[in-house]
Amino acid sequence: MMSNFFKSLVIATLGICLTSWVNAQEIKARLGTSLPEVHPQTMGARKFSEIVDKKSNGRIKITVYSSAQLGSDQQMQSALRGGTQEFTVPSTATLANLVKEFGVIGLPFSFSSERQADAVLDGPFGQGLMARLPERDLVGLAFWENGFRNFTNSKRPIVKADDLTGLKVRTMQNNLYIDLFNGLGANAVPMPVNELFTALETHAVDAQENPFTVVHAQKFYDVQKYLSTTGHAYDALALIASKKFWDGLKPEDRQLLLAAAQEATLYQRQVSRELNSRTRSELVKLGMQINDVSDAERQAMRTKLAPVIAKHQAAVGEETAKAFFAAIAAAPK
Ligand code: EAX
Repeated sequence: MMSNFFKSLVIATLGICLTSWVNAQEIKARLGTSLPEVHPQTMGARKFSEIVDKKSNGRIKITVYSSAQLGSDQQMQSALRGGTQEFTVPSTATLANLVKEFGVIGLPFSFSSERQADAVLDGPFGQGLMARLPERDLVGLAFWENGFRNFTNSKRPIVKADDLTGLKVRTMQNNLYIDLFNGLGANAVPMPVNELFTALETHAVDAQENPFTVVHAQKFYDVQKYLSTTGHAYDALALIASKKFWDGLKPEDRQLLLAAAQEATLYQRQVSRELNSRTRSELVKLGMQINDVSDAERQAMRTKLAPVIAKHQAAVGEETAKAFFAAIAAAPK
């Protein structure tokens, strides 16, 4: 018969083994992006995965799948909600289909600089948006940058608002963007970004709008001649997790992931800004004709869009819109 001492020793040893087994339990997760490896969306995702790997001593493995290999922004959001994928980092414009308040970020001509966007999104206003995600089975980790969006097309330089008339433009799958371009006299055709190159190549659409980095990474310069710096909206990405996955994590692992997300954010924004200026000159070398749209013309576009802006302020909720503009006014320019 085992002595009592021996029994407790066995039990204690088993306990220690079990605890360290649980501690050492590997976590495997997938992070999907919609853009290619060379775009800051995927570069940020890779950095996040690397930091998590290092912080967890290789225990938490996040595999990154770029270029919509796991589906479009919208499809990946559904997969996160269902718990069949763990992370993604969509444009907040597509996230707005689940949580309408995110749509406020895309209200045209709202932000004047990236620095201002950082202050609004990292501050109480942005955190308030993130706090709405769990109701939709998602958890927000950080805002990343897509950047100011510019208009490209295969027909003519856009110098003034009227130049958009009649152009078929691909937009994101978001009602604000659809109304925005219809409001400027173009014909909006919503579709996921991974279908866009072919749509431009086959002239199913004449135009699209995205930051320089996306135009470069997706090789739109091969199928679009003119880029006009409309800068009509600032677009943020949101690094989000599946709530089903998140709820199953230990608090220490959630902390680790949140800290890694913060660290990756600094890198992602920096690389996005660097590439945004570098890709502009690259695009010229690659044959695009770039024209700067004057502030007066951008103001004219804004005036033309007044009814669209009013409609979408109401759609996201007047309270949210008011808080958004107050946060912008309080942020550095
Ligand atoms: O998620 O769909 C778009 O145009 C976005 O800029 C891009 O895919 C980032």
